[in-house]
Amino acid sequence: MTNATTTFDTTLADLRDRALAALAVADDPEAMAAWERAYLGAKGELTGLLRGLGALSAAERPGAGRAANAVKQELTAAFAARNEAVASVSLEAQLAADAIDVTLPGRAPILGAEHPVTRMVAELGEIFALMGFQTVYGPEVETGHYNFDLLNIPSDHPARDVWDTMIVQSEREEIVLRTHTSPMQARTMEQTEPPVRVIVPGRAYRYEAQDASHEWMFHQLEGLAVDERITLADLKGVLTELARQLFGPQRKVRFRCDFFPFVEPGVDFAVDCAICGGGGCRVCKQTGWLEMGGAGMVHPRVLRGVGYDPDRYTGFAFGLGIERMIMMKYGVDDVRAFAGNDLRFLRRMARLAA
Ligand code: FA5
Repeated sequence: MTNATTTFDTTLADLRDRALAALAVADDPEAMAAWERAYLGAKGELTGLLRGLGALSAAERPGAGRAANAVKQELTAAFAARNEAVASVSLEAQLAADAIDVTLPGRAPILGAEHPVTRMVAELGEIFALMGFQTVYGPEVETGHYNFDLLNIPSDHPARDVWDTMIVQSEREEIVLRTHTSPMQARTMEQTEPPVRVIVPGRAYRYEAQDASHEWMFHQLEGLAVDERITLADLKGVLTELARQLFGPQRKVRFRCDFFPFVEPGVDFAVDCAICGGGGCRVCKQTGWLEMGGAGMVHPRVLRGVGYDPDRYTGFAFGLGIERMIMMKYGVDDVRAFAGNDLRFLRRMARLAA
């Protein structure tokens, strides 16, 4: 053996030992790639050593070449085995870092809920459907003709001032935001022959100072029934049934004389306060009664105005405050809460109604 092969063998053995030692401590994909470049790459140490084979004599070259190739195979195999181990360890580390803790409580999505007025309108629709009433809707922007004239409130009638009207236009034709849902009485009768049995939920507007029981925009439920032989007893029966369905079978109802130009006789309709049981409290202003709205027998002049024969047909009508009914049912003491956009109020109402 010549000096040249001895040197070559020593260098090769040294390279193999260093390479294996370095491989043993390479523990992530970057270190593995760097190792591969340093030892097996085109510019790596082993490749450089193989190129140096040319410096050996022809007799020495085959033995040295075999030895170098054996080391190359050994290192290549060691690299492959180590690489697999490092890759699986790093995958496990990544999975552990990304792990989802399925025992954590979920985050509840924020769900909206129906507005209390919407709910009440639906509930009223169901109660009245069982009594044979159909729900219809009408325009909120009305003519003075329907809002007043056909309801027996002519322009020079002082009762026209009772409702503080929001006027949209007054020159050519009187156009107003309806002050009540009653114009739908005339609209419905104009379009249908008796028998008529409808309810009309919807917004009404009044130019009024706001307080705990008055809003400039609120909702009413109009009711109208016209047929042969309808009497005040039918009206009382229907409203009493409504009060019991809405507020419970123990509720007492009260009808007192009142005046509205479009009914004769007219009544106001009240229910004993469900909050205090009639004893008197803040919500019923210590009276024990809560007024729901007005009602009465449709005035013969109104029937005649829409082409009905008042000698043949009679009917009753009522107009109730929808916010008022909700306030009473759930003990709300300020009507301004309904359009106030306070989520705490809306959530409380959704919980109570659930
Ligand atoms: C009327 O509006 C009549 N159209 C009712 C009627 C219909 C009588 C059919 C006879 C026959 P009144 O103005 O009283 O009547 O209003 C009826 C109800 O609407 C009131 O009792 C109240 O519950 C509600 N209401 C009236 N004004 C307001 C307001 N500013 N804010 C909140 N609710 C109101």
